Amino acid sequence: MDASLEMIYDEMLQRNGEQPEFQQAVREVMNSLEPILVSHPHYTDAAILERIVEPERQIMFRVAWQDDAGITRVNRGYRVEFNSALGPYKGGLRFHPTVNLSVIKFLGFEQIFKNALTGQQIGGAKGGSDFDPHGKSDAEIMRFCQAFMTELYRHIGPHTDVPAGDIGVGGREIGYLYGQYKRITNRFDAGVLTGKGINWGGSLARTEATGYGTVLFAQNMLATKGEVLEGKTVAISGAGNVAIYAVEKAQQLGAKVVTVSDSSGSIYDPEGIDVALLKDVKEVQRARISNYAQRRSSAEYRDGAKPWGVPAQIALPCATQNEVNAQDFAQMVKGGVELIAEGANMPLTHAAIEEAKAAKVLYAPGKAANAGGVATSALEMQQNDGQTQWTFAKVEEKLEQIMANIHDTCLEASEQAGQPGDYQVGANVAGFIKVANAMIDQGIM
Ligand code: NDP
Ligand code: 2IT
Repeated sequence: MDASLEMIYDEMLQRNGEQPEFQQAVREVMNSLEPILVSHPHYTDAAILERIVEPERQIMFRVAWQDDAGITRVNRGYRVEFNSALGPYKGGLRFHPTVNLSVIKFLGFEQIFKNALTGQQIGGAKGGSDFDPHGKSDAEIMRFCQAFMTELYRHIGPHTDVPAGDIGVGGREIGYLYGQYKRITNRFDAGVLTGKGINWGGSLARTEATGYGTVLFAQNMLATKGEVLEGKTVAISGAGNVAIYAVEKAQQLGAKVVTVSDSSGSIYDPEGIDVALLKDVKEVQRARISNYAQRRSSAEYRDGAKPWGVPAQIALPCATQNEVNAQDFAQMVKGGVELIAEGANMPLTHAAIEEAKAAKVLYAPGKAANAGGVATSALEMQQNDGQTQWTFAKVEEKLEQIMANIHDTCLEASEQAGQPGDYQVGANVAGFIKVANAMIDQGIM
């Protein structure tokens, strides 16, 4: 980065000490922007970078709730409303014990550019709590969600801020959160949350959208090399919402997916993941992934091991940030990796990304490859606005178009930035320009 960018970065570091994930996400974007800032000095004149790294609003709150034993528990809730230049704040809620301000800010920052890439009118935000849903009863999940919304409701609204799911927050949690919002406000504001149940305002295909979109993005990348997914072997990490539907779409398109994982270990199933069994284990039983191997003879459970290293041309990390470091990437290379598309947010470390680029492995960052989830959330908002529900096929067709557009936008921007074919640079540049132009139009704030 040049000297003026370094100065802005240093100021950001000083203001946000002890926030390593946020610092990492900012660095990642800033590294891509130098050529654009040099050729477009009005962004620097308007102090866009200094403004864009500072959230418009950060909310932190106490969430007190009672567990099944009647003991009062206290967690911390967050909502960081990062940028509203393009539309109402939009982004998921994460419930996981590792959640802190740094994690929510990194996710909210990335969301600004991701949402811009979708071409829809949505700003960037993220929220969540350090609450751990693992091992909690349904009643405890409900009481926690109700307590969380009892504070959050005053900050959100269909035209203000529209939360959705992320790690630890799926359809069940969105239902409890929505019920409490409705009870407090006495309003059926369908557009206040996305990822709702399909019989009360949810969009068909929202559950599938992030995983499907990631695979569709990978297919677009392969097409630039004259290749297709059919016949390829795919390694996937995670076993949650994104991973499950990445498995499903990859297999629909003729690939064989041989791994999934959770934070305890990984599954190697050389005959191909049985997606119906995977859904039963994770969505119905809410069990650990080791349970899959107990129920399928072709599968092996590798305790404590990541899924990488098995023969696979395509790797889709779909679990969490920094799950793939340089050593993990070396394992992927051993397995013959040719393409990595991020289903998770920031799953590759900076070092892993650099190694992937040096090895000429096709690499797509999460803010492009996993944007199908939030894009379909915006389609859900559109359906809520029009009090209508589109068919699964219609939503999926729109998702396919959106992923193809994001892919092409990234490639065009990579050329504009003088680094053709670099999806990371392309995603950052295209997202930045869109938001920066809107910020300039709307004046200093
Ligand atoms: P889920 O909660 O449904 O699943 C998360 C999966 O990742 C679980 O298998 C979980 O295993 C695993 N995981 C979580 N934390 C860790 C960790 N520290 N180490 C290893 N494994 C871990 O979440 P999603 O599938 O929704 O989210 C996965 C990723 O995709 C996240 O990065 C999220 O931000 C991103 N994303 C999600 C979108 C969505 O629409 N849901 C949209 C775009 C991105 P375990 O049960 O052991 O914790
Ligand atoms: O990271 C993400 O894009 C999400 N968790 C989905 C956000 C949304 O509003 O659908």
